[in-house]
Amino acid sequence: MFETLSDRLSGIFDKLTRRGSLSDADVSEAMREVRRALLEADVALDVVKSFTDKVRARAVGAEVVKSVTPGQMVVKIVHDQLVEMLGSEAKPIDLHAVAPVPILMVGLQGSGKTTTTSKIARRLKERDRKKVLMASLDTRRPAAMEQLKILGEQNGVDTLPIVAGQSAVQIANRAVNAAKLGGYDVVILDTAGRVTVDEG
Ligand SMILES: Nc1nc2c(ncn2[C@@H]2O[C@H](COP(=O)(O)OP(=O)(O)OP(=O)(O)O)[C@@H](O)[C@H]2O)c(=O)[nH]1
Ligand SMILES: [Mg+2]
Repeated sequence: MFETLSDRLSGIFDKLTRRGSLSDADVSEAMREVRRALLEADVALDVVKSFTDKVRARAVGAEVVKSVTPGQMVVKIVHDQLVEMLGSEAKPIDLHAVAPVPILMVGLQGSGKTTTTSKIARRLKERDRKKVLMASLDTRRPAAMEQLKILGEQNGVDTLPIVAGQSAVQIANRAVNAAKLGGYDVVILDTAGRVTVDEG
C-alpha cells in the first residue's frame, strides 16, 4: 500500500517541483491526487479530508520557506503530516523468545485477521528475513483454511498442510511441532473469531 502511495505522491510532486511558484490551484490539484491516492490505499474518508485540509492550510499559508522550491516544500509538508497522522514511533513486534515464536491472531469475525496474518508474515519474511509458518485454526467457516493457503502461495509464505477433521487445539499443536521441526522462527496462528468468543 505505501509503495503505491509513495509512487503516486512522488508522481504528483514531480509535476509541482518543475514549476516556479505554487498557486492555490496547484495545491488544490495536488490535494485532489493525494486524496485519491489515500482513498485507494484504504484510508477512511474523514481522515483523508482532515489530512488534505491540514496540508492545504500549511502549503498555501506562511510556512513555505523561500530557500526551497514550493514543490519541495509541499513534499515536506505532506511527509510531516503523514508522520503526524501515522505516529513517528514504530513499534516492532517483539520476537525475543525461544523460536518458533507463536503469534495468535484474535479479533472479531471479519475484522481482517487472516489478511493481516499474511501481511505480517510477508513483512517478517521479506524485511526481517524470518522463516515464517502460518496455520489456520478456523474450523468453522468453509474455505477459511484454503483462504490462508492461497494467501500464503500469493505471498511466498509457508502454510501448515490442511488436515481435515482436526480441532483448533490439535491444529495449533501440530503447527508448533511442525514449526519446531522445520526450524521456523515464527508461527502465526490464525483463529476464527467466533470460536474464540463461543468457547471463551
Ligand atoms: N478494505 C479493506 N478490506 C480488508 C482489509 N483487511 C481485510 N479486508 C477484507 O475484509 C474481509 C475480511 O477479512 P479477513 O482477513 O478474512 O477477516 P477475518 O478476521 O480473518 O475474518 P473471519 O476469519 O471470518 O473472522 C475480506 O474481504 C478482506 O479482503 C483492509 O485492510 N482493508
Ligand atoms: Mg479469517
